[in-house]
Amino acid sequence: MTITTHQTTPIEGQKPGTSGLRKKTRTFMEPHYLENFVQCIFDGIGGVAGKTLVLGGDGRYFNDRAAQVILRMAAAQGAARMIVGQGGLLSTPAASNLIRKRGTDGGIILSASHNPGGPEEDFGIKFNTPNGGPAPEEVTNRIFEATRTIERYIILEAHDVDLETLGEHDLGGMTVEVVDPVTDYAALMAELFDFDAISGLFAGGFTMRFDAMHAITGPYARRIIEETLGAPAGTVMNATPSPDFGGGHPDPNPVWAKELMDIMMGKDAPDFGAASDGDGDRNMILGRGAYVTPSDSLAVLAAQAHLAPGYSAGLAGVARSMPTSAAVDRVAAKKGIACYETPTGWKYFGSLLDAGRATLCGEESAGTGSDHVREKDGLWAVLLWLNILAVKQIPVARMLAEHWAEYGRNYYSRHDYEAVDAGRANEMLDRLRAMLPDLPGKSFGPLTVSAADEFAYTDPVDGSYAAGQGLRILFEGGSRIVMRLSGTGTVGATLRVYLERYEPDPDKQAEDAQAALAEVIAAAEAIAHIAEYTGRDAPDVKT
Ligand code: VG1
Ligand code: CO
Repeated sequence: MTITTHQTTPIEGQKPGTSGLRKKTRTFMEPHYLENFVQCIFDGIGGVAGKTLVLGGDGRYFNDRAAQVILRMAAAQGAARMIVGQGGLLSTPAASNLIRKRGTDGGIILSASHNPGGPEEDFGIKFNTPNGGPAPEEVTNRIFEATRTIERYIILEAHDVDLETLGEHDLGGMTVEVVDPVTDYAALMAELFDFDAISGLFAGGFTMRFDAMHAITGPYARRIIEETLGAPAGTVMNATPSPDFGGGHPDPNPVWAKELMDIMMGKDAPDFGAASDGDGDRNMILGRGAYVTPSDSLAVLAAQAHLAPGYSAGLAGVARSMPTSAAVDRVAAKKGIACYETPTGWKYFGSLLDAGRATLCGEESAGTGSDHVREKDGLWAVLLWLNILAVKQIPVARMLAEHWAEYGRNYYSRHDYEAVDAGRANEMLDRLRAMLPDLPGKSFGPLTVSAADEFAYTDPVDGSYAAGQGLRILFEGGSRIVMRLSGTGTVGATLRVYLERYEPDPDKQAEDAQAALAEVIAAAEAIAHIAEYTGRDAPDVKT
């Protein structure tokens, strides 16, 4: 086996500050492209000599090839050990758990999360630090710097490692340890939740459908929900990971998980429904005839988490991303615990979790998690819901109604305009940014602006600062509009418009969310001229 040093040149078009790289799969498959970026990760973290890393991905197209390349590069550069999920597979939360449990120097996750997969779709790679979380900006900036200056990458010329056989293999002096991707994660879940109570729920005839969306959570959900907790076979649907996610879009929302939505809204709907995304870190929660918005799910979990053994001591605090609704704030206020508002992206929760200041965190984009790992965790959220339902013995719809009656209801929706012209989208936000100082006091229909700003964040633990995190327009009475551009799309720009309205009166809470938000939606259009700038008369996705 020989070690080869390839001459190469800087990578064009990188964005600083993002936790990983998401591109078209074809781009990753261009000669040296993947190798170059992997080298930049290695250089950005000070080399891999003597280190142990975790490696796995969501099984999308090119996962297997990329894993072999990364192993050969790590071996050539003196890594001591690579802990790899069997078949090159690991969900994002399971990778986070392995990094922490095994005390490694970090890990590499192959995924473009909820983006579709396949040769014509998306691939991605990201580095997680030894705390198990997405690399913070200080690390991603060093990786970014490396993409500007890279001149060579170093790789071993060798045959593929057998990633199907569990146990240790040698690759040029480096140990490749192939582990079952599910075992350690399932053990962690068994520590946190009352598996006997959840088994009892299923034994008593409680019915559920879990849609793995042909992605990574299939094997995890089968093992835990069907084999361990005793839900009948077939409870987990679309359970076999496929390289193109069955041609679908593995994003657990009412649009892309329509098959499950139809089941849950149908006349023979089971008691409970849930779905997860490509890499297993997102979740959607449904009851019979009921859709739980991610913001409401976070609030309900915060209110009831103490019913699960792992959280019986209560919560140190909660955190939500800025665009997430304020529903959880009301729970925190009532419990007298801290509530933090962070920029979009799980990496901003890391310091709060590490410092023990937040126990539960969540984002409106279907991400919920806790201090058990340093990523959001789809199946964890589903199991916490199941544990709570096993204790409360009431339907999901009633859980929601009782929650709203106690705390009030934050009507919430996100409107996405996908793959719009990036120049026009930026013009729109530039215009809005310039208008912000003049908005307070102005009225749009019945709504009067009380404050408007661009969100910036100073981390209360480490003092790091993040500017430009979304434009906010607040109205008297608690309604709110937030606008920002997505950082995860791969084509053009995606405009996200976040809409919220607070209704304290239980007698007025039954309305459909889109109808309840009509005045806020109209105000967003009146203020920002969304139709004119995007050239669209309606959003592509409403969640
Ligand atoms: C989106 C979501 C954000 C989430 C991010 C990564 O980012 O809005 O809340 O943290 O995806 O999720 P953006 O910049 O496109 O709005 V995942 O499941 O890709 O790890
Ligand atoms: Co994801």
